Amino acid sequence: MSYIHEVLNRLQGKFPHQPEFLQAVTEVFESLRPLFKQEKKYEKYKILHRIVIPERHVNFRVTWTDNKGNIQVNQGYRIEFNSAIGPYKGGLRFHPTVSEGTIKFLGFEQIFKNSLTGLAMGGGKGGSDFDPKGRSESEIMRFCQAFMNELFRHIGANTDVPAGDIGVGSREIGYLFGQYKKLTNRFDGVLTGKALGWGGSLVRTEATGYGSVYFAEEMLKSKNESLEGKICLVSGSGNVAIYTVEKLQQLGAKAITVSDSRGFIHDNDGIDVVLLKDIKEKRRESLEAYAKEKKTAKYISSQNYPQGYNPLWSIPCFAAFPSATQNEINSVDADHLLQNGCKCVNEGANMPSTLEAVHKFIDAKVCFGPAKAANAGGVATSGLEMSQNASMTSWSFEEVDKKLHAIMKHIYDISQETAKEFGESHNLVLGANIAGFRKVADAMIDQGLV
Ligand code: NDP
Ligand code: 2IT
Repeated sequence: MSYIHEVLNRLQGKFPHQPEFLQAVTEVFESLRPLFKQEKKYEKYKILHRIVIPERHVNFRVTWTDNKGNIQVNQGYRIEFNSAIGPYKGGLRFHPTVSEGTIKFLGFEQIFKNSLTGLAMGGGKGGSDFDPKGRSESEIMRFCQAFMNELFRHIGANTDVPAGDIGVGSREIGYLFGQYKKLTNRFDGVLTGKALGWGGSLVRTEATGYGSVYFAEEMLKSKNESLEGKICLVSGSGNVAIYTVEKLQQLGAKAITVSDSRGFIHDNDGIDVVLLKDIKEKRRESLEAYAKEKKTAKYISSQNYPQGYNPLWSIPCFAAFPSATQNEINSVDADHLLQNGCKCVNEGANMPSTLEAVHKFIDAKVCFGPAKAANAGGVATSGLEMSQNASMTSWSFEEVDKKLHAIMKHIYDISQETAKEFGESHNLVLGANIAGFRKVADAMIDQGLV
């Protein structure tokens, strides 16, 4: 049995109840096969055995009271996965589906994503099964404060730097930061995604979506293609989706869909990003409101979705930008996209395509931007926020955007060059995974058994 197989078998035996984590590990390990054939040192130093186990798990209780005075109890997590190349870095997710397996999958992915950015950031992730939907401002604040009452012990500007993810945006980062400061009496760059008036970076809000589109542009450029005038599908309607739509429009493409957990909007006129921001960022309402206010739009409720596939991915398009959540494109959705002529799939969300779907995209040789590479612009700009905080300066929008653009190009280049080195030029999954892994694994070897 090969070394890769042995470690995977062991994990499958130990964590059958963490399917998302096993999926993320399987995808990386499949990519590493050609590297391990060439290079024996990683097996000698048992790097795979080591890299799949977080350096530290923090599981904690979060207790708070809701507006009716009822006691609420949630589970909190911070998984400090790997610090070989820098302090732990990664977002916090607040969503009722969050389990230890979810945070482990996200933390594992984050190790390689952060490595690809070229910045000094290790991998971490955290969150809670808290459901922010329907909660008032003061309930959100009390939950964030209760969450930080434990988290503050484990984080620090040079130790572990959390940020946002699903359900955690600048409002939550504000409450978390306020409580951190209260508890520690320190004003540190301990969280990223802060508001501009107290240590945030310009472009961090836009970074993941803009970066995702910059990555797609690089892939298409290599095929003498561009996004201009093209029909695009976007899923999600949160931070990543909104700024993906915005950048697509700036480049002359037409994004015609967005979705949330209750349904999706199909607007052949092109998504009205001003209206979308108003509904999602200001009013925090469901997308149903969009169709009520924009007559060219159709709203399809998820209650009417057929069994086994998402009709959003059946709409003919040139490019697809899944930007909502994990496993939102299955193998049937992948078939629909390919049959309808889709030439580019770029993963704005983390692990939005199932393993079967990824295989289909790679086999079809369409431009496929894997999440670790395509959505790294968010954490990269968090890294730029950390640099600005450490040097007590702030850069202009243009400066940060230029750096973000350069980082996305760098990520494309190293992923592509690495894919080529291993004889699979078109396979950026392989290229990104090997390039991200090598840097971390070599650092682990350099630093000994710790
Ligand atoms: P937001 O909370 O801002 O938005 C999430 C969007 O996805 C919402 O439209 C939400 O709908 C929808 N969604 C969430 N869960 C589900 C679900 N189970 N089924 C259907 N729809 C769902 O999060 P972000 O935009 O920040 O994150 C989106 C994705 O991008 C995630 O995979 C995240 O990990 C990834 N990502 C985020 C980065 C960032 O900087 N924010 C960086 C890199 C990756 P509803 O409002 O109805 O819940
Ligand atoms: O998945 C991700 O990369 C994020 N949610 C952003 C993490 C960060 O630290 O900015």
